[in-house]
Amino acid sequence: MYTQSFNVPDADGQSGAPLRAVPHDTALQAHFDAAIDADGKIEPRDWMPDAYRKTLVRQISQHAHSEIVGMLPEGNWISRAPSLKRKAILVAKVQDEGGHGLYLYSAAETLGTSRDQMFDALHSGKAKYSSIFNYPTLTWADVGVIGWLVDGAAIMNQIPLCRCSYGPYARAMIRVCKEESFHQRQGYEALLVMMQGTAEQKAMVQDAVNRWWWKCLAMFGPPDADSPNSVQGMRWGIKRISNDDLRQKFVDATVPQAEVLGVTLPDPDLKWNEARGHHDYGQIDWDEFWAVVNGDGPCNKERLATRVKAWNDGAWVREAALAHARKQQERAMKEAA
Ligand code: FAQ
Repeated sequence: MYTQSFNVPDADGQSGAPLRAVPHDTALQAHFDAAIDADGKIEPRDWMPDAYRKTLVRQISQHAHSEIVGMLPEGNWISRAPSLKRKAILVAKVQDEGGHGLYLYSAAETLGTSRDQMFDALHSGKAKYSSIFNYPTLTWADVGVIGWLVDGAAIMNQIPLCRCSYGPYARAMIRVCKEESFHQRQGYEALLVMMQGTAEQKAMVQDAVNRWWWKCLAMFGPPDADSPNSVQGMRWGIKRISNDDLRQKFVDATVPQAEVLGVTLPDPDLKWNEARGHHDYGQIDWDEFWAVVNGDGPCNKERLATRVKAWNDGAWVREAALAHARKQQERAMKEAA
């Protein structure tokens, strides 16, 4: 659906890349600003400032990489799921994450960046992906907690992206959010079952919650005051709700869910603040966050190595698919001649 935009005329009237070569023009800029001010959508064929395009490619490609690398921590448990039912659910969830990555790469391609460029950036370690996927999944309870908390945080962040000013990203997010909602529920339900089990199973859930809670709060990105991209991202209608506001919404939504589940959240400062109408919470370890983002988390090297190996092992599939497409094209041309 997104690739249609590659067939529109570019600045020279040639069919090909989006309109990136158009020189800066105040009338075009004014048209773009008016669309943003009116809360309209920007589409691939529309003129857009270079900085808007770059910001979108940065965010959408990072998001795509997160979905693809995000398959790995849970993928580790597919062969060890405790029942056929749990295995079927987990396989479906991990496949969904792969699908999300593919929609997002397609959305980024409409901005004139090729999939090969994005893969190169990921495989060479240049590109970022979400900090959360650089932590290990030690027990089966981690799979439930990833569904409940990691997907829960992802939904909180992604629902506002359904209203992003860039059309292809906003539309991709609608389906992604529906699927993430199933992911969150399956995780929570798996934990509810474990919390009705043995003392050992309950302890396993509590231990997983203790290990993942703070990492999930950090997923929303640095505090607003330290977030270099936020002001412009909000001005352009790419981001609709700030990092801190989304984090607060996540805390407020999760506290009652933890009570129903029967687990405690590992924060002695977590308490309801009547005056603010929100929960107060403790300090996030931002030094740890930046270390992980900059490549020094417990699993960064392992995740990247697994990803690169999968890419290399799949080379023969890509080559075979290309050879098949070439043959089909040659046959079609012969028949047409
Ligand atoms: N990890 O100025 P800001 C998922 C970087 S999908 C790593 O605030 P921005 C589904 C940021 O890129 C999870 N880096 O940046 C799933 C920037 O660096 P740059 C991914 C982070 O863009 C579930 C710098 O810090 N979701 O979980 C992180 O305005 C289960 C300064 O930050 C998305 O990508 C981080 N956590 O706001 C899959 C959603 N946070 O690029 C499998 C789309 C910040 O300047 C299993 N992205 N950084 O070098 C966004 O909404 C935004 O990009 C934010 C960051 C909110 C992540």
